[in-house]
Amino acid sequence: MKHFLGIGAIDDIHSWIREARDLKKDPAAFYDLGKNKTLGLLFFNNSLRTRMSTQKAAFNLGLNVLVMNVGQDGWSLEFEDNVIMNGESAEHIKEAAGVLGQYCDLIGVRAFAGLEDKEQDEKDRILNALATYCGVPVINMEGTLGHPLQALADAITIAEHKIVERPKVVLSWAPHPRALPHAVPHSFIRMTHQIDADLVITHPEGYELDPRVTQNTAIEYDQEKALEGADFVYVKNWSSYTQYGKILSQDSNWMMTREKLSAAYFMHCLPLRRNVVASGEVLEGNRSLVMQQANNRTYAVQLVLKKLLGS
Ligand code: SN0
Repeated sequence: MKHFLGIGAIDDIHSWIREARDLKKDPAAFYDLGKNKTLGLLFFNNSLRTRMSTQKAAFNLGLNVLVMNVGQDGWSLEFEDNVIMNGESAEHIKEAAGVLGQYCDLIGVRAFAGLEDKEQDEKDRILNALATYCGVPVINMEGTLGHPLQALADAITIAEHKIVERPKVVLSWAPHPRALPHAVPHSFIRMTHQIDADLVITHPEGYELDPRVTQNTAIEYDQEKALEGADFVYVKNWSSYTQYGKILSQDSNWMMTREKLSAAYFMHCLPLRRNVVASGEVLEGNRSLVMQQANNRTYAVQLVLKKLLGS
């Protein structure tokens, strides 16, 4: 594996889950692997879990870590080729990436979708330009197309809690006051296609995700029907994909409640707007796996770092 840019980098999800669970049992087992190596973390957007879990995983591997809020503190970057840079952008991504590669042995980057221009977003240009020009392995810490570290942590969490070989997993859209990206649901779907699970997606009409990702996954517009017999319910808001980045519904009937959840496990990547996306009761209830998911973020990224260091 050269980079970890998406779920496609996972060659065998079952062995990855096993290896991550082994790391969880003995997090310092490979403490010498990162000795005298440096991981750079670049944030173009906010973060709590990704930033802390990735640093923690890096420390478990003996890595040094450099963190920069590039969106806030860096020079504004140019991405186009053959431009006359007499406008706002001070530095071309080619130099910025090349320079970062001089200081870092691995680079993680977070750069959310802008949700205005689909064609532009689908290029995932910050992530891909870095991977092309920095000369060292790059890790996707949520790009415009995916959030594979979250999905890997979710796969570990499902494996730890499933009691049937092939659980029913429901991805349920929830209302939200802001337009959110598709990265989390898209990676979750891609990941779920690789584990032993029956996936059903439920959302109001108009919230259909990228058909290249959903493929032949069942879509049920009736949330109650979709939730019948669910073992895991993954709740997430996303903005419309077809009417790109638009909020088409704020219908609070789609919020996850204890009644709807029934006996299923509740999952969410966090941060979560209480009593909008899910009730406080659900979030804090004994079927909630949000803390386990957050904890598994460490071992998901630690496995990715370990694999990149070893290759
Ligand atoms: C991001 C998203 O992709 O949905 C990151 C999730 C890991 N979530 C948000 O930006 C939430 C922002 C908010 O205002 O609630």
